Amino acid sequence: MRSPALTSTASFKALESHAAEARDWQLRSLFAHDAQRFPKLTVDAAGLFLDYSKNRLNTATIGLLLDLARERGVERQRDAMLNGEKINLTEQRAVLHTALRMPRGKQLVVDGQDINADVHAVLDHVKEFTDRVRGGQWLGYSGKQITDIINIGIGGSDLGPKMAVLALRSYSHPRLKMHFVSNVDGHDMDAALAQVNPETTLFIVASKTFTTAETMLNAGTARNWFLQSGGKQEDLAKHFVAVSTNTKAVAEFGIDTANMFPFWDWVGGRYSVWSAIGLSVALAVGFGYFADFLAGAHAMDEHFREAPLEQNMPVLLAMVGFWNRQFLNAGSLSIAPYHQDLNRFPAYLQQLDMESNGKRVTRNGDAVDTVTCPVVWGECGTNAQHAYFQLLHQGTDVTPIDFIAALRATHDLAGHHDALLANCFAQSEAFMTGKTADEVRADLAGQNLTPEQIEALVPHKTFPGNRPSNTILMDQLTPGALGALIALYEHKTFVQGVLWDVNSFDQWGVELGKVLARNIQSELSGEAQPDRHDSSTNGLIGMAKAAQHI
Ligand code: G6Q
Repeated sequence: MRSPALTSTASFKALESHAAEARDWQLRSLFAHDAQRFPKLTVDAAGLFLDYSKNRLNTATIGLLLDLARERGVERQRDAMLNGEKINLTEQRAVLHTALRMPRGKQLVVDGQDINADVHAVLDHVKEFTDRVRGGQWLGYSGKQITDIINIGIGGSDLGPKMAVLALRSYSHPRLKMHFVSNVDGHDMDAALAQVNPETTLFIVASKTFTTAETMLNAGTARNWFLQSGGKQEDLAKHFVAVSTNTKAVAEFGIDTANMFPFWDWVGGRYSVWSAIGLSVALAVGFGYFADFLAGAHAMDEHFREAPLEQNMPVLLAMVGFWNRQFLNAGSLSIAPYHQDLNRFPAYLQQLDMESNGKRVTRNGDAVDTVTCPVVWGECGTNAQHAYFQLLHQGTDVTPIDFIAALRATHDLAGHHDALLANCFAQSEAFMTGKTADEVRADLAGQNLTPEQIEALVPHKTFPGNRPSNTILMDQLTPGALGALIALYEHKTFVQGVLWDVNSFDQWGVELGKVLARNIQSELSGEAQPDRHDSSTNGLIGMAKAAQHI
């Protein structure tokens, strides 16, 4: 059934009228006039805490936003996704990353197949394999234990595992050093190979399709390097394993399919860290912690499925983001983890959000009649404060920020964690309150300046404030908390996709990239001078060809 255009719905119109007033609201006075604002606009779920009170909205706004969520069918579509309906219409696929983190025995039948049993059979294989590598029973060709693991994959087959391995650094095996090679740029592989010994290195070739050009080139290079550095053809099985849905291509590459970890077409690349694509995570932290990671995500799934919309954390996060994007014109969302181990989390969210909802047509192919996904970007605090926070405080655009922090550290270095949290809370407060001209004057009063000097400085030192942010807290960055955090954002992305009525689960823009380079690559290696393109492209190709002969 065709959904009506977003702007034609009654609840969207109600929000538009409400927004006309709310645009002038000042966060300072919203807080000043409601002592209960913090308890009213915060929520707990699956070990996470979300404070969305520092946004330009009130409980009436939330009520109207939730009316829209209901009118757009968020609950119905959530259930359709969780029950395995083929909601990825352009690829005719179910979307079941949530099934990857279901406990054993929770039956879910899709196309006549009990996928829970399939998922747990692969998890059993992951456990058996990771126990052997970590325990030192899996040996390289010269009888030595594995010391280095290189995951070769790109996009969804790289960003999730790399982010999670870094995030769970404190839980990692001391002998195993993890490396990630994704870029077709040989400098990436070169840097990794320079650090490892073929006798003690395990390669994971991670590719859903096992046809992605970058990954296949990198995997071939790794195999050649291994064979040229002492390894023999018959040793490959001890040093190369695969994660894929394509058994035939894995066998053709020369990997023993006994060492292949399968997954399924109903797992989207950017939602695949929970599948065997997470093998590097399980190797780093061990199967027990990997299971905790899955359990944390499952707890968020259950919350998303069960909690009323008023207390549903992913729904609320989505609705607040939608409000900022749609009615406050926020073209981007900045992610600020105040946790160094979440260093790659903004990059991970970039793919999750922008590849899912960076769309301009509805599921039926009509043009979307509003803006869709904002640009997502960010860096860890406090580093970000010493760089681009200037623009966030005093630039001309209003950029909402998600602050993410753990109340307790996973290290025991004295003094650092209080300093970190103090910065995190001080920033969200400053974005909210800003600093008025009178406050600046008062600050400058005791500094031996003339009245003229003070007035000249006032506009520069004034902060508009009223800049929205969320704060997400967890107790500690444990495997379970990380799982819940990722699942929170996955479901937030899903809900926003439903509001805009886009297919959040295809990625035709990415597929385009997979074919575009092929033609030019053959021109780069051929004899003929390029003449098939515009003058710029021809010129650039010509320069690269000339450089090859130097
Ligand atoms: C993710 C995208 C994309 C994909 C990569 C790698 O949702 O589809 O990032 O994960 O292109 O694809 P393969 O795993 O098939 O190599």
